[in-house]
Amino acid sequence: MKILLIHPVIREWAPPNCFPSGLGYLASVLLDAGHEVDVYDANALRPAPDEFEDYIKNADYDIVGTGGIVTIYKTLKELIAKLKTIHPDRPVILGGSCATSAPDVVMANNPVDYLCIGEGENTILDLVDTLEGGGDMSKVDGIWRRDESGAPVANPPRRIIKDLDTLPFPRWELFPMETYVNNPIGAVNMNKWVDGGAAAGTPGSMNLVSSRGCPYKCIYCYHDFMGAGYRFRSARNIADEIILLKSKYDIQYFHFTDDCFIINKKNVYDFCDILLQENIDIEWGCAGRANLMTEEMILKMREAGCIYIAYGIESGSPKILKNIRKKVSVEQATESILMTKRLMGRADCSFIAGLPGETMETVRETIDFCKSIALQPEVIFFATPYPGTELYDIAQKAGKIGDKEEFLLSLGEQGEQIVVNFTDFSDEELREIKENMVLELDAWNKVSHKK
Ligand code: B12
Ligand code: SF4
Repeated sequence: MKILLIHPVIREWAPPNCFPSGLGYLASVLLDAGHEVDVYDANALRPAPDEFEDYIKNADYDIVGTGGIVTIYKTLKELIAKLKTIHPDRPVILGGSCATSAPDVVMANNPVDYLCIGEGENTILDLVDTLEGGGDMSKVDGIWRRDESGAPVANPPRRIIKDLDTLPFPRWELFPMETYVNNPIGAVNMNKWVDGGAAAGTPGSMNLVSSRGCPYKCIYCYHDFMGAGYRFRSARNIADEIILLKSKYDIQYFHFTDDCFIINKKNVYDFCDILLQENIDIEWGCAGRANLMTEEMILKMREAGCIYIAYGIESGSPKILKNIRKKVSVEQATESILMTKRLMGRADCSFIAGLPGETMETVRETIDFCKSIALQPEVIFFATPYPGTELYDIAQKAGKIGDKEEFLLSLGEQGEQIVVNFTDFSDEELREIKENMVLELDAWNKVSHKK
């Protein structure tokens, strides 16, 4: 079958810098199974609306797949409408965290045919094969579909892929790689919160992912998106991907977009050992976790080329950390940040203002915490209840979410707007509080992008 994969625009204000790994994997498994795949990377190409429409009109495909984060729901909604208007008979399948976290809303409000819930590699293969063979769609695990009357039906969930090493590498060559390599990501993107622009001489960079899932259960995070259970690729498999990417695209900086890179300590050490033993000369960065970091691990990572570790600290208040089930104490956060700053030069830390239980006292605790360790936060978000999180359930139970689709449409750019207020402050007060935190702590990101 001929499958068209569309990568929609995300973060319009910034140059495209994050390779869509998920679509890359889907392209790989489909091609390996003998299907034809075309990719239209609207995020990398940023086409004018009529250009995009012309492409769709002329595209030769049997089924089209697209997807993304729930914050781009509006973009996806418009795209689905366009696809179905131009080619009403060609099935549209939507995947990613938008489809997975709000399947009922997506199906009820859009003429989409199928949703892929969670990991997509095995599901899309099964779905395409079943469509091609005229088989029974109720037997395809991991999708939402429609019955004869058009009503949405959820099929049973698909089993997670236990051994991630069995997956092929993403099919990079189908994407405009020059765009992704030359627009910096992670440590080498100093403007990432402003306009994402690259400074002259910025080395080629690229993102990749070494694990899926997370064993923690922070209430503001959509941790079960890729299915419950943490899985990681072997150190050898990750290093092989890096070696290949480096030789193909001359990349010097690699950025792991894993939720947390250091969960399996042995794998981290094995990965560093391979880089060192094989003289793989790269720089790289990842997200850490303050309760898991040790001085020995930072030293090892640094020796192997790691130049950047990011931490989601969220708050300096023990009460808030408990409320959000962070499983990190203020003492652990202090220790890890100080260690990382001392050994790596900087620690990239993000915070969330307005979490449940936030008061003037907890805000002051966060400010004092940062000041006590001379920490300039990277960014301070507003607490935002993304669907699929416990925070969303809390907001819903408290009657703070009315019409579910309107809520998705109101989701602003990356926690820069208040969409639900969990505190006793007025919106105006909360905005001012965050603004003051940003100023008093000289947070790196001072910009608020429009919706
Ligand atoms: C990289 C990343 C980003 C990138 C964007 C990448 C992109 N091109 O879309 C950037 C940095 C821009 C980003 C920003 C944000 N992100 Co983000 N991000 C991630 C992260 C860490 C990794 C995604 C990834 O590459 N995964 C690896 C690949 C292999 O998986 P995948 O892309 O999901 O694809 C698989 C499946 O989803 C599925 N699939 C995907 N697409 C399709 C399409 C079809 C047709 C099919 C069949 C299947 C399918 O199959 C793929 C293969 O298995 C995830 C966390 C995570 N664990 O996934 C969060 C995550 C997606 N982000 C999240 C959030 C909240 C945000 C922000 C709001 C955070 C913030 N405060 O700034 C912003 C929003 C920005 C915006 N303007 O909209 C949430 C989404 C919650 C939700 N309900 O949707 C997640 C889940 C984090 C979390 N644990 O809560 N993010
Ligand atoms: S915030 Fe990080 S540690 Fe917490 S559940 Fe999400 S991915 Fe896991």
